[in-house]
Amino acid sequence: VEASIPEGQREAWRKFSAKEFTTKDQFETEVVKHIETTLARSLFNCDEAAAYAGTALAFRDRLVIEWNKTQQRQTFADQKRVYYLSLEFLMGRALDNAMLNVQQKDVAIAGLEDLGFRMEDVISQERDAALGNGGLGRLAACFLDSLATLNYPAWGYALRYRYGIFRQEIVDGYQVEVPDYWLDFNPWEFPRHDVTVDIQFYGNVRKYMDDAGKQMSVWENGEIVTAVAYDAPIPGYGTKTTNNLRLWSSKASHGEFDFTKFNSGEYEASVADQQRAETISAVLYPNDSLERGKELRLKQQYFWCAASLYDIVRRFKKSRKAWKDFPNQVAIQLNDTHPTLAIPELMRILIDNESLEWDEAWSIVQATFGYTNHTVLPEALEKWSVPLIQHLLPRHLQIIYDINLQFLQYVERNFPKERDILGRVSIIEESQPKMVRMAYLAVIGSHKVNGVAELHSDLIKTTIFKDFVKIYGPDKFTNVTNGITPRRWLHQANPRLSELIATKLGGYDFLKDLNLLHKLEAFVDDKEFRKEFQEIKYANKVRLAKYTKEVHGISVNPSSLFDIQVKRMHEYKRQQLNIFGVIYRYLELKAMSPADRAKVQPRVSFFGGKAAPGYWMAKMVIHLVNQVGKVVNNDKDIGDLLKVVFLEDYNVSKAEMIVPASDISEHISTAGTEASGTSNMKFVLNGGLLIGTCDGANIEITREVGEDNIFLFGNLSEDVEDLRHQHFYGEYELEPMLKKVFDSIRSGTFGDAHQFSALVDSIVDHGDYYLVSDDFKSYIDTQKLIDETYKDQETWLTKTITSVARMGFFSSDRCIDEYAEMIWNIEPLPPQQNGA
Ligand code: GP0
Repeated sequence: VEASIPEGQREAWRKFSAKEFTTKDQFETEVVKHIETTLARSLFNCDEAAAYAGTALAFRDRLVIEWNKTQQRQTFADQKRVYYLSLEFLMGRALDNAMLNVQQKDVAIAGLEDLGFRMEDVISQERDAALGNGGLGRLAACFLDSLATLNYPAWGYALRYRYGIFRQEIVDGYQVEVPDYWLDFNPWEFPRHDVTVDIQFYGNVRKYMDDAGKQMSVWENGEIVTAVAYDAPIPGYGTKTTNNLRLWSSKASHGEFDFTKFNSGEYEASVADQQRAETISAVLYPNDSLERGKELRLKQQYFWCAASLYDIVRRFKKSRKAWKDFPNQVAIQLNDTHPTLAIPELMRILIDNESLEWDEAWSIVQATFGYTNHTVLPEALEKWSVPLIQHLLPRHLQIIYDINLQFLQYVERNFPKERDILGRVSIIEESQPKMVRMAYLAVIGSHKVNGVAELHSDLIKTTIFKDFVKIYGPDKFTNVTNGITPRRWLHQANPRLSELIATKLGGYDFLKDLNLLHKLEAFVDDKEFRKEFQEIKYANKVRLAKYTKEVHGISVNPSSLFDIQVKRMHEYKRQQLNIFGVIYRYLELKAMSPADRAKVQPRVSFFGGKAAPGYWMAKMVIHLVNQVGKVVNNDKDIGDLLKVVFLEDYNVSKAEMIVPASDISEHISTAGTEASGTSNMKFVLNGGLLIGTCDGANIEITREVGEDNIFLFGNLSEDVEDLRHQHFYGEYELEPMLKKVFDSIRSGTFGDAHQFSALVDSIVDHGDYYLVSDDFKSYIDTQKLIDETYKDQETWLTKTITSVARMGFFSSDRCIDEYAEMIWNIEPLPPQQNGA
């Protein structure tokens, strides 16, 4: 390609092509240039926002240079790529990550100081890119970091929501949702107005004979909406590989901007069309682990799948390979069932547009897709009504029926004696209206299905996908235990700890090979190291205490035990168990003599997390936490012995401050309900211990850090079903300790009891589905053990250091290597040393 350009031109290009800054002076030159010219500001009106913008633009330039080279290198190499389809990428802030990954933060700190700014203040000017709800979206973000760091050719595909997850405000103790318009200034995205795809909705299917006399189908006469690509660079750590995250934005198609309306004076109507098209990518649905079946959500899913597949197919076609090679060039991972429509869409492209035979197309599709399941909760399993799909995507519905027919015939041939199996495994649920079971379609259309922690991957094989294990054999199902990126969740969130580890291990290699942490065990008795480790934890607690005072007006003592539960508010995650435990503690303290109180370990209970706007019960728990805080924090008898804080608007950037400040964090879901959990990993990696149930990745964390270094409690997942059964038949008694808590709520201690009656009743009268009562005593006992253990600070410190040293397994790098090897069959493409 290059050879076709005259040497003179090439030389000029080389001479003038953008260079990366490496020194402080060069960095400042870039920053000032951007502030003066890109932003049209000057020394006299350069505030922190402008300093942020200038710094971000300087680093953006750096990323772009490597990003272009990476894309070129990957195009020339033309090896297999992975495409990670996720409706959510919870990226958080980009600047700090960019500075650390390209290893130029020190230069920037010094440069900004010259210009009169503190790095911390500059960093905090950035708004979070909050295009996700919780764990699932943050996992996708960690995966992008690992894919780039490990030099895998990989793309992320998602939607460019104008509004990310809402901002949470607490008003009078209640959650209020405020829209998050985050795009005012986003230097990290590049609009690609030349990369567009027209996406069709509605319309009809017409059958016809092609020239060879073959029966063909074509989908036509629909409404067209245009997808425009916006790209964001994803830098790896300590590598020049910079991958791409492509976000699609919707706008009215040119053909649609109806000039006839315009000319006939219906200007407003044609603007309205424009706005209607734009609503497709307008807002992220704020539900976590719950599907609501809204038509606009289905439109989002198809819009994104179709645009991404068009893009992927277009890239494949450039290599002029045969269709049978498609799975050798392309791996597509479905992050949950949200992108399942990609399966019938690829079938439609291959059959209707490319004229492949069904069987050939189907084997390509199956070999291309992998599907990750994130939950067994029934309310989270996606189903779409047949009439809705028929209306919106008529051709896809036909294809889904055809896939189902082929599949059921296969099952019938292989299991002729099993009468009921066909009804159970059919993609179509015979309800009123009929429903399409997306998880079944995803299983059938993929070559591998994985869960996200060992227990969870076992559970999917014995519950929701049991029949499919029988049909396909067990090898189709596998486990990839989740991980987290040590770059953001150690190096960025806890720079002092990262530095301390680096001095002991002789460098930062552990950030790329987290198993090296095991060498820290040699220092567990090293006095100097222990002291510094402890000081860092204390400093992180001081920072959170300061924030708590400034933002919430609550004074907390950093010497208290910091107990933290931050995650989406959900009954299965059981924040209610936590707050009932807090109330129990409060009642005990109140009943004590002053002399006994003096012996108690002081504690601060932090809560944080958003409730889905329509999740009434979760909102009630937020309210209860705030009410309890109001009473406890102002009780003179209690003082520092107990404080309760609800941290407003929990998000990724706040997590970076909160996680390093914990002594104990809570991961207390009803056994069998939390697929993995990923914050559990973040807390331990930052020198905090866990209180948790035998659920999700808690089990594997226990295996790694050792039973002595974690506080487990509660019933096991294999007993949950029986317990629920007993509840249903009224064969159980409310735990007396919990009854005391309820009595105090009912007596109005925390305000009008009426407001919390539904929460109490769900446990007392309505079966206690999440087994709060069954686990309550064990929870309280374990909290007491924690108080006792914490009193011996030396033992505590040994546990925390030992645990950090044993967390290597939970790097998302390990996780991505497993996907690459077991599911995607892709190889890394490291940049060459000469930078080519
Ligand atoms: C699972 F089904 N998860 C869902 C969902 O809709 N949203 C979501 O965030 C989470 C799981 O709850 C998890 O256990 C898991 O670690 C995460 O997906 C990533 O696999 C919570 O952290």
